[in-house]
Amino acid sequence: MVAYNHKKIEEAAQKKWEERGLYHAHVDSSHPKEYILDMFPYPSGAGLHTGHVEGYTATDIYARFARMNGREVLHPIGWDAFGLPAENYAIKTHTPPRKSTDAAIKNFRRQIKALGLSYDWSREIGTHEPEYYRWTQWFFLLLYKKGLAYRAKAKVNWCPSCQTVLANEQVVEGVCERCKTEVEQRELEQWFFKTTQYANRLLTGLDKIDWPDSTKIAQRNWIGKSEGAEIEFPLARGLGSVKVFTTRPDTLYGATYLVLAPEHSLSETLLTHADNAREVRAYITAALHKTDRERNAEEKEKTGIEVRGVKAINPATRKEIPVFIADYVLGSYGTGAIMAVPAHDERDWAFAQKFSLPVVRVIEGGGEPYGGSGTLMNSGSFTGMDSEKAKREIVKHVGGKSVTKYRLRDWLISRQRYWGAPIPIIYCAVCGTVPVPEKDLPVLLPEDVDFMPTGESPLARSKSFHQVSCPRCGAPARRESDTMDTFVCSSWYYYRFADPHNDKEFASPSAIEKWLPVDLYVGGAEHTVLHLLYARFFTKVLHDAGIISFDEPFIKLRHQGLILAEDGRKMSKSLGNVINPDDVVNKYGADTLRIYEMFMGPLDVQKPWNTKNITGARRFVERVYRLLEKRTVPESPSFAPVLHKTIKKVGEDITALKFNTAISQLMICLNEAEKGISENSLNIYARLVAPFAPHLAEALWEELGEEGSVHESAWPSYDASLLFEQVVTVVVQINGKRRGEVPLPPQASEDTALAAARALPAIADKLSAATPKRVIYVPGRVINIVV
Ligand code: ANZ
Ligand code: ZN
Repeated sequence: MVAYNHKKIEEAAQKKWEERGLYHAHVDSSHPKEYILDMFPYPSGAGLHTGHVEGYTATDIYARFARMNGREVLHPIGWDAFGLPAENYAIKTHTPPRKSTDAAIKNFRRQIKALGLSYDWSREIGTHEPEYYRWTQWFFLLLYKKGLAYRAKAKVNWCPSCQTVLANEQVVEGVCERCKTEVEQRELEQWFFKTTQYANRLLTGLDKIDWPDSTKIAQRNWIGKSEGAEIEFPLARGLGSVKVFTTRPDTLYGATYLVLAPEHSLSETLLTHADNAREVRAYITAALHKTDRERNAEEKEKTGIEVRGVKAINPATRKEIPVFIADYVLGSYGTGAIMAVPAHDERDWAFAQKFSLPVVRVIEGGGEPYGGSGTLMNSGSFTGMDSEKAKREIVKHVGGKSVTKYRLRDWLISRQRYWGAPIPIIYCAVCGTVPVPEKDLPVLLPEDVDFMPTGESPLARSKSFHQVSCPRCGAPARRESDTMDTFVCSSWYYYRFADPHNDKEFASPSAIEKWLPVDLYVGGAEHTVLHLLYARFFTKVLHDAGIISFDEPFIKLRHQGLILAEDGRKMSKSLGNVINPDDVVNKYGADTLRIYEMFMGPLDVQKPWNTKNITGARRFVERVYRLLEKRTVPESPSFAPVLHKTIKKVGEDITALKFNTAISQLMICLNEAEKGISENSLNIYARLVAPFAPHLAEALWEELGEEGSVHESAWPSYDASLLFEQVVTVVVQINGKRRGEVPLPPQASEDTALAAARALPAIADKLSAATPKRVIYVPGRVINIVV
């Protein structure tokens, strides 16, 4: 036989699939649906990386297996095409973002097709196409109508390098998630989506979905629910009062001072009464210039200043206590003010040590400070009570209020950048803020602007873009010139795949009903509190608007692990250790790359690349192909148990997304098959290999003379009686006379035993094609064929 020619085999198979339209999802199918989705890629100029191949191969195997099991599968792909890299590239090279993005998409499409991924290409979408972002703008208007989109002046994150504001979720440990530049705070008027309105449901919804625990925990922590109380501390001399938020009202008797955040609205009033107003003002000014990261650093020594001449009164002890301003208290959380309990809180303890403030212990036990619960002491009439039980009573005693707070902030969606979907809003001197009427959508992104960033949106410099007349009164008006965060575009794309060419709705109710929610979603773990939170928010908004019946978009989620470079480091252009999938496909073929990546280890773990092991995957592919030469009649009876065990194990492993162990089993089976395999068994084996190495399986299918495509065939079923690996010797008799023996599983059926017996040359000679008159079969012992 000629050498395995992957180029020829893979091209032929891909052509055949395309001609047959094999991977189209049919809306009118009566088969149960399965929506299997990849996180759609950002089409970067660098092309596909090995991590894309990993996730996409995993879902492709899953999708092919689902089709073979009679599912109507929706498996689409598209492009998350707006975003900063294309714009930055444009600034550097003067190539319009539209042009560089479309070129990158073309390259991605070619690479993805070369991998033999079974996407329904008739549903391809790009978020930068007016037909798509028209609906992104429609979603903005929907949120606006529901009171969930609002414009407000607020202290926001500003990336000085990207020249735009960022959402809280895009600031990671104080730096811009994209460019790693330290983020500054600026007071700006911006558009927000009210994610906080859904804080609790974003939390409770996690309980009903099948997601990795680590991702659920990350979302829970991000939302950050805290049950506590708000308690008023009156100020002496009738200066008003300060409201604090505490999760530990049980420690109220131990509150020995009060701390306000530098940005607290009361600071100004207090200043006018302070004996040291100048110093306090200097402290506030300095603190407001710090980044959140500088303020929150755990290791940093606490700073603060007492507001001399101003005192608060602890409402429980009635004692006067000092008031401080310190930057370890954040303006944006709780009430922006705390009661400090140095005996029981780590931060307050450190602060009290530094400023020699009194420490009053109110709970027994533990060291200093003691953060746990226990029996109350020094707590007036509550002394002796259990601290947990006393919480409510103490709140009641001082007229406080039980409250729940969340760390989650509203989502800031304005961006002062060019390459995004324009915000569909018009400002009129007469009518104020006017939403663009739905019939005027899309608000087209002008393609002829100078997109150099200046801190203001490039769109603001296009007269034709922003000089408009008010849709309400006709007076000259100004169009909003910011664009939307690209995470808005990706918050709803999985709906568009259900009905990608609809020009009346973002998707028809029947298409949504048919395909959604997504059954399996696979993508990187870096989106745990970004895309995955925003998409859940959008889905809840749609649900409450009565547009959909479910309120979680992704029933089952899995992350693929990071693929490291051969040297164990992260792949990066600057280190020169990036593996280009194109090179592997050219040299070894897509099937080899697919098998290699799936065999590297469990899907969700991090694993280093190993070029040597690719040849192992290639050898596997070649050996499977050469099984065509190993066809024998009959095959050894000991092969059936191995084959049937393989059917069972591979099916179970694919369902559990354990592709590496499925491939191990295929290899075990291959070792046995090489000793001789019947045509029928090879047909089964080709079907088992089909999800993993789809081109190879197609070639086998054709060589076996089968009609159609192997990918239209059914997943084989296994004979449970054949699963037992243990074999016993069964004596074969003809008319009661011993003629030989066969190894069989003890539970082998009569048919199997007869087939095995017939396979013995001595029996085959005697029986030829004759039908026995009678068969007496005692499993595990003897089969007597009466002729
Ligand atoms: C008194 C106290 C005593 C507190 C004690 C803790 C332990 P979580 O769980 O994260 O919600 N706090 C409240 N608002 C704050 C702000 N704006 N900036 C910094 N810290 C703030 O934390 C709630 C606790 O964090 C609150 O309970 C408050 O300190 C502090 F033994 O009040 B506690
Ligand atoms: Zn940045």
